[in-house]
Amino acid sequence: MHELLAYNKDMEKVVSLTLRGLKSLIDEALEVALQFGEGCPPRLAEALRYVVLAPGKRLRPTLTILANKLVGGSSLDAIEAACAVEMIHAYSLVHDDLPAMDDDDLRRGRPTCHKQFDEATAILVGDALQARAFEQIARIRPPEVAVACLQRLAHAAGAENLVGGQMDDLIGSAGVNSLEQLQAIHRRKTGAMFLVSLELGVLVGGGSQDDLDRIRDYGDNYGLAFQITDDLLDVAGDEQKVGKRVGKDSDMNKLTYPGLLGVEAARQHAADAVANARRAIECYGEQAICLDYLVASLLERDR
Ligand code: GRG
Repeated sequence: MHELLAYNKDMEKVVSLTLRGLKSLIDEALEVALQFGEGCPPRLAEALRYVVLAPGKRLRPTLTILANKLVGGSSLDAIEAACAVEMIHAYSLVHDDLPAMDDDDLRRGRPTCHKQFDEATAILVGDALQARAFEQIARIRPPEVAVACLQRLAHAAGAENLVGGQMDDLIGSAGVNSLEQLQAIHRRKTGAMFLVSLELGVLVGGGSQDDLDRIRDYGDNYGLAFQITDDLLDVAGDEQKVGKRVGKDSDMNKLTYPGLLGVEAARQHAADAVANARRAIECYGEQAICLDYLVASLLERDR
């Protein structure tokens, strides 16, 4: 399946064990990071745990830790940054699911936060997660690295990226009819959080400008391949596996990659992005094996 790094069964086993181990580490760290002191109402604490500890793939924090390892870090060095990116992501899902936005009932195979609790709680969960994410970043040492990470994450999560991309997606979908316009929305709405997840790993690990440039190239292509395969899952995915309603994009007349290019050309576009991402980190050889595997696996996504 993978053309650049050739995988044999043993390598696949090592990679999948490593990725499983990282996911457990991230889940444990999130549990700890979600312990709130006096002042946090029990219902809010329960909703925060419900949302963040739900069975997500933890892709963004995994990318943070892998990028950090690529430049010489160890798994725990980037754990605060990893928790922070997952918290921002979880908040964005909770708000995206609200009736005022995508109005979804199912997320990660469970009732969405506003269905399980109520709308006000879901809004407050998002607010609290965003604040907690920046508390995590403030713990990074040395402080200069914390400030650099804070600046990058705030920019990626803000009006020019995540929030702006979401706004354009909500109001602008009807007028979008070119590949460039579609990419401009997704680069901000989906791509920016993948990119910053990787960048924070490199910043915490003290990587060079060349490392940053390569990881950005990988991240841009990873984000693109992720979005195309996400659109393809909406066309042909199994709702049980995906953990959210499928077929929604076409019901809402949203412009998507398969909608614009056709399914086969969209698949090819995703395959090209995956090959570009793999080439961007090729020079690290087996040190980049997990990053290579993660992006190559996007072409076989079923959730
Ligand atoms: C509300 C500011 C704000 C932004 C919302 C996250 C988002 C932006 C919209 C979600 C809608 C959507 C389906 C976007 C496509 C890409 C995406 C973010 C999918 C969900 O990410 P996964 O698959 O989810 O990594 P898990 O649950 O595995 O973490």
